[in-house]
Amino acid sequence: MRQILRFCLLPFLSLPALLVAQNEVEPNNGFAQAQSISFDQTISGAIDPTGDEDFYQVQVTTPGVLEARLLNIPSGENYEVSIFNAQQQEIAQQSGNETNPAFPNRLVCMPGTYFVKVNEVGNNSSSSSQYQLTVVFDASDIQECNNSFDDATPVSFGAVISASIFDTGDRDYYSINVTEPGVIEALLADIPNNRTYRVTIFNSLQQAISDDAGNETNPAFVNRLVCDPGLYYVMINER
Ligand SMILES: [Ca+2]
Ligand SMILES: [Ca+2]
Ligand SMILES: [Ca+2]
Ligand SMILES: [Ca+2]
Repeated sequence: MRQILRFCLLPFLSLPALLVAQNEVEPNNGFAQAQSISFDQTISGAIDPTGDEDFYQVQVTTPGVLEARLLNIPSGENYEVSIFNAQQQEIAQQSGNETNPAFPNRLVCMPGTYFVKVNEVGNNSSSSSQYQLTVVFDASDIQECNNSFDDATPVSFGAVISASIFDTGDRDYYSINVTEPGVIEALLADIPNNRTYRVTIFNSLQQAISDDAGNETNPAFVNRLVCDPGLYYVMINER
């Protein structure tokens, strides 16, 4: 019996922000003063005076990947942008400058209020020039909270699964029930430009039994004869 699974990858970038830019509202200097903003809404703000910190909050209603994009960092300044969960614990941080925007991102599986903070690295410099912050949310991979064997998403043979490798370091696990001996095949197509993704099949002991890597022009394809019924796994990650 020939049993095949197909994976198609989704582009993970969301649409550019089309909303009119909005200004920060000071004081926004802590979690309690965090300014409510919407996804895809570009906010202009300034780290001024020295020591200023700008807090924003967003509402997450479904699992997905939260990304904060900090652009237009003033010349000569290093700013950092941090993401916090509803318990106000930092879950991602990245710093950037005029030529390297900061783009921290993080998979979030729990709905709730999340926070984004912008500050100057070291809190010892300031500029009246405005940065631009856009918080985006990508929920296109509806199975996203599948980052371990225990959280593997059950799938069926013949299914076509659309997913993305995002946030940074994302791994997607799927489980499939094998009821009789046969060949498991998995095809990974539509890999984004300039990326190499790997697909790996694991047996019920979670031991890798076959893998292949692919890219935009060469889909990854694995096939493996399995004789023992049981729960098998397929994992996709960036190599
Ligand atoms: Ca400010
Ligand atoms: Ca502030
Ligand atoms: Ca994913
Ligand atoms: Ca995942």
